[in-house]
Amino acid sequence: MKKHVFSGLFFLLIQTGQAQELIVADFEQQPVFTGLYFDLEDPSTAHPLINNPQEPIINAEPNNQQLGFSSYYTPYDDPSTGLSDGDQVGITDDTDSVGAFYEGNQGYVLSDIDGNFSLTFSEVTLENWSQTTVYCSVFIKESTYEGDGTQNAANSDRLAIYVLNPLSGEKIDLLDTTGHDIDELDIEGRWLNFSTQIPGFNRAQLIVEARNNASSEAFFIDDIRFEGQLSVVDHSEVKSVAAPNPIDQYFSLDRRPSDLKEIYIQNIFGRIIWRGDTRQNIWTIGHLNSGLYFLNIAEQDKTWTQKIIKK
Ligand SMILES: [Ca+2]
Ligand SMILES: [Ca+2]
Ligand SMILES: [Ca+2]
Ligand SMILES: [Ca+2]
Repeated sequence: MKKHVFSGLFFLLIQTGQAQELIVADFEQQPVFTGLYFDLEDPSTAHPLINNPQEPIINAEPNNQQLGFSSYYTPYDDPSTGLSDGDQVGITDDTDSVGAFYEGNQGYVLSDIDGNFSLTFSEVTLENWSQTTVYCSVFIKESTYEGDGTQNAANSDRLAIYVLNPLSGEKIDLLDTTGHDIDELDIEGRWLNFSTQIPGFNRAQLIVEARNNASSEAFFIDDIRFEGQLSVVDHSEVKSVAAPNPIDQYFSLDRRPSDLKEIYIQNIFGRIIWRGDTRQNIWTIGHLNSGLYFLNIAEQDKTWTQKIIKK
């Protein structure tokens, strides 16, 4: 069992050399609803799955260092009941099958899909990252699986987990049982840890694809992590530093460049969520949620990136 200490991250400020980066999905943030998830849409059509009141949560928005995730259903070539019959999918704290979750007290389960379930995690922007490694832990419940996963049909069980570069379409597998009977792979009944480096990926998305068709068949997912080094500049060369940091409402720049070209803030997924007026000397970001962000300061042909904390 491992424990992440998130609070430590918030004290990583710009330093010489490199800083550790971390974005995760640990499935601990969402409330747990016991009982089954019922898809109310037509199970013979492909469609996004939505969260239903008082049923297990299957989609979540990203939040600080936590990846969001969204789920999608695709029927067999010859459609079956899908998730309309009520199935154990989504956030769970049920440990009957797994004994304990790999991390914390909750994970994500995919059982009795009677079709295909895709679980897609937030796109991560990795432009300033190097040596990025993606981790995912999986528990395949001990059962009798059938087929080799090559047919889009019942009794052709399959689990695939891969990292997609949405810009190039390149994929790197963490696990793909296609072409094998899961029963014969000796991967059931214990937590498996998969990881891969993703060199050259400026953006990345983790995707889980599952196909199974019995309540005794279940795939559990936990402890997804993107870990890497954030490339930062030598502190002695940094000309501008946000002050104060952490920031409450207002900040200014220590050693403000005279030729400030751009000043903007990205969230940890790389999305630009604030741009400042370069004619000003003081900026307000009181409206931003508390958390970790990247402040980018462009002058001439250089851009400095530094971590800032919004209180
Ligand atoms: Ca967990
Ligand atoms: Ca089902
Ligand atoms: Ca099966
Ligand atoms: Ca088996």
